[in-house]
Amino acid sequence: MMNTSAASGAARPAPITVTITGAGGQIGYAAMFRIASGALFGPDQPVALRLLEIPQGVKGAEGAALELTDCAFPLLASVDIATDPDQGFDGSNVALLVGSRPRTAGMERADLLAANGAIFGPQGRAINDHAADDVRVLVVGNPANTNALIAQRNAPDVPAERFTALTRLDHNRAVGLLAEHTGAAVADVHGVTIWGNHSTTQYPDLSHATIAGRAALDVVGTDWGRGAYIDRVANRGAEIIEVRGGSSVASAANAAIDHVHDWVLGTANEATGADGVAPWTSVSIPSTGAYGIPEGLIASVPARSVDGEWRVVEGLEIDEFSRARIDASVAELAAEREQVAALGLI
Ligand code: NAX
Repeated sequence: MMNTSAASGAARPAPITVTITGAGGQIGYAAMFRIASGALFGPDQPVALRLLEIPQGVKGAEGAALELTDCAFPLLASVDIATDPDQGFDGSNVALLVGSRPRTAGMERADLLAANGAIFGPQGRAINDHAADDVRVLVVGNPANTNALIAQRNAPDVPAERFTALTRLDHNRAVGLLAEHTGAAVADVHGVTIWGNHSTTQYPDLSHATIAGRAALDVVGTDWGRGAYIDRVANRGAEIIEVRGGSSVASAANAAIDHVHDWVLGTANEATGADGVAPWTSVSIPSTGAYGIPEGLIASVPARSVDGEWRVVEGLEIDEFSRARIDASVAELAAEREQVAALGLI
């Protein structure tokens, strides 16, 4: 492991250690500068960065580390680059698992799951054995929900709820597109939920959403809100690829930062806005059975973060349309769980 920078922070809290896997790639690059500038934990909390890569990705991480030095971030205590997961997760308080095996042409789903099992199984074990007791894990690398499940099942000593997967990008897309469509301010949109899997089966649900206090489905109409809107959000990743010629990067890094920031520091839990409901966000967390989602599946639900823990928003009414959409996405997650179990990965 190489240490490429060591600015000490006198009279400051001890640094929080953040490990980023796939740090030589695009999302890692987009995330690390914001993390080093204080976006995760605020302006008074130093961070120590651990960049975990495979050998062919190390040069990218090294180059990024040189640029981090050149930013002279006052909050950046150190940058270490590792290729061994045991070293990369040593003392980690936050682990962002970004590097994964993407699907390539001709690859069957079972091959994809097996290839990712070979990454997320060992990483889960390394987190289990070497990370800090308070480690929080966010999986970004796809298939994110099932990769998170594999890592979690390989880390039996870490509380299960510390393993989460990213559906905040889908949530932010859902909020942003609703605001754009209606001309409302983003800050006036509340109560949007992404249910299920980070895949095209996800269900962006406006049933409980409000726009400046008005029921969102009344504002936009159910034809759009339960039709084209769902498809647009669920296929936004493909839309970005088509227009930009590359996958979502800055928005994915931003969402990962939002997820961890809110997890550690809390969502805004005071009731705000005309609807008088405390805002929530969407996170993929291990199910405890709420809303009929089979226990243990890492599925996206509406949640608030209180005292450093995600709490599912309870008591939302689920109508027939929503039930069918949630069940379809959850069924996909259950099938993925069966497949990785059959492959001996969990
Ligand atoms: P890149 O290909 O730019 O970077 C991935 C990096 O991971 C590479 O540098 C590679 O060397 C490294 N890597 C591969 N295996 C590794 C391992 N075992 N340990 C450490 N590093 C490893 O991809 P990027 O655009 O950064 O995307 C990363 C992942 O995010 C992909 O799986 C992508 O599908 C996923 N996404 C997830 C999103 C979400 O909302 N959950 C949205 C954005 C993105 O599509």
